[in-house]
Amino acid sequence: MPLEIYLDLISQPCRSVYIFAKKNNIPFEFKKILLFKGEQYSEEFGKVNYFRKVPAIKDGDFTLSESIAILTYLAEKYGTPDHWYPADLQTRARVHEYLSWQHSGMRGIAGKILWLKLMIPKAFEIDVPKERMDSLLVDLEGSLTAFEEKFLQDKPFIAGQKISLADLVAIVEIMQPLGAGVNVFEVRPKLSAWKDRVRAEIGPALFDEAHQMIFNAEEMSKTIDPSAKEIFKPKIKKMFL
Ligand SMILES: N[C@@H](CCC(=O)N[C@@H](CS)C(=O)NCC(=O)O)C(=O)O
Repeated sequence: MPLEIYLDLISQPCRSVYIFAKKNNIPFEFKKILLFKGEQYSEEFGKVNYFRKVPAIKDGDFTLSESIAILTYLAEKYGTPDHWYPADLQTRARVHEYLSWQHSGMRGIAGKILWLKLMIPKAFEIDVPKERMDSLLVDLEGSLTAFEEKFLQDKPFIAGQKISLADLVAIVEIMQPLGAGVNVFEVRPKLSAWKDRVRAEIGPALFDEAHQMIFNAEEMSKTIDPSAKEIFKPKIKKMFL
């Protein structure tokens, strides 16, 4: 049975797993879970991921959730080139340092921009208080500054000279605000040069293909299933407002 990867490419962690598998020629079956159709709540998907979130994988009888766990599992299982998940103790620790920080330090902030600036007001027609958006943008600036000063410094990539899982997990999150028209690269030449290096290493065609939904996020937001909107509304209020 081939490796199954459950994905929706509107999701940042899904893009990291998708890009990693494609880039490393890992054979897999793309199992599409359309989040805005509420497909994650099906009984069948519940057997793959208790938390009903993507990404998730099924490798024979083995199921796994959480993008970081999945990425490191795939790196180890398929023996991908060392730079992705370096064997050197301190270089690997550098990768883990970013992977540990990013959950709250980057994802918890950058990921919300698309919701608060596009999805919630336009697709769900719920008002977002201006102060809420303003304070999120301030937090985003703080995260990006920390990313540049602490994690990137003057190196080409987070772990040094070569791209690693840390850069991959970072880029998919930092691209997410673009979907809401917030171009974080415009005023940050260092960040922008890093993005170009990461895109070149991944391969522009694969990078752009994986981000297609982000480039078309406004159009996509108009296609959300009305029944899924009703499921999401209470969750949205709890999570974001
Ligand atoms: N910590 C998890 C986060 C997974 C996650 O939050 N996935 C979102 C999409 S980005 C999801 O599936 N949400 C569906 C829902 O909450 O209904 C990971 O890194 O894989």
